[in-house]
Amino acid sequence: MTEWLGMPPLAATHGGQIDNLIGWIHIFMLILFVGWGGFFLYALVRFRQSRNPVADYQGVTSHRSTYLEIGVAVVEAVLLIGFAIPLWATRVDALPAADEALTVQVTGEQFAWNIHYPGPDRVFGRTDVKLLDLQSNPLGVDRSDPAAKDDLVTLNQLYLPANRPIIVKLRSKDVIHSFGIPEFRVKQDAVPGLTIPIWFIPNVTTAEMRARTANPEFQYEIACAQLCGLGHARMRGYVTVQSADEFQKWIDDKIKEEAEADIFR
Ligand SMILES: [Cu+2]
Repeated sequence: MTEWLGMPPLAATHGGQIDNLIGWIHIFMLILFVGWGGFFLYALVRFRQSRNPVADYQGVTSHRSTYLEIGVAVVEAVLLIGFAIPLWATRVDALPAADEALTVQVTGEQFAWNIHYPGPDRVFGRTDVKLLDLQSNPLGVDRSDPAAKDDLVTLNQLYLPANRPIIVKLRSKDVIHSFGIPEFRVKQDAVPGLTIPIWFIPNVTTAEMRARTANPEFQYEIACAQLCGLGHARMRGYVTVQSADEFQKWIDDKIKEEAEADIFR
């Protein structure tokens, strides 16, 4: 029902609900716009100077406008409490079971997205701020921790399997950033000092989306949606959604690559 809004193509299972809500809010706002605009024009004519040469100190005594305003407030409260908050709560609170989901840590910094996978053991290795090195170890992963041995870290490249719940744990190193992927209808602030989860199920692979949009260069983008500093506009990450097999191959290759690099460390 929301084609008329020109939203980006949809690529996550929960996106339809978000689009519906956005659609309803637009319809409601249109009604309000027409209603208030009409009232404004009515007031211009009804209270024109030629008809009212002397000001009426009593003013309007009818309660009709009060009832109207209460009505508007009730509809807004229903949209917020009945729809928007529950929708948001299922995204950040009702998380899927950890053993069927893929959990990824995403840490924003001025001006990049650091992606951290726990590896096959599904346990994130220890990180230590003392080990932090912007070039070689941007997350301060402690490689001497056994759980960290198979961890993978990438810069601005988020690889995800399709049709599997993804839990993103959002963090920030410096200021408030916002993790936004328009096609997934996902947008959540990353706040320094907090780890904020958000989950979704991407259901269209990058290859499928390229075919669908007839754009061989199509890429899902993580756009930082909070003005976070001078380089905000180039704070951009890329998401590659693949089939489960392709994703597994990517993980395996990446682990091999890391192991080979380790020999020279
Ligand atoms: Cu940012």
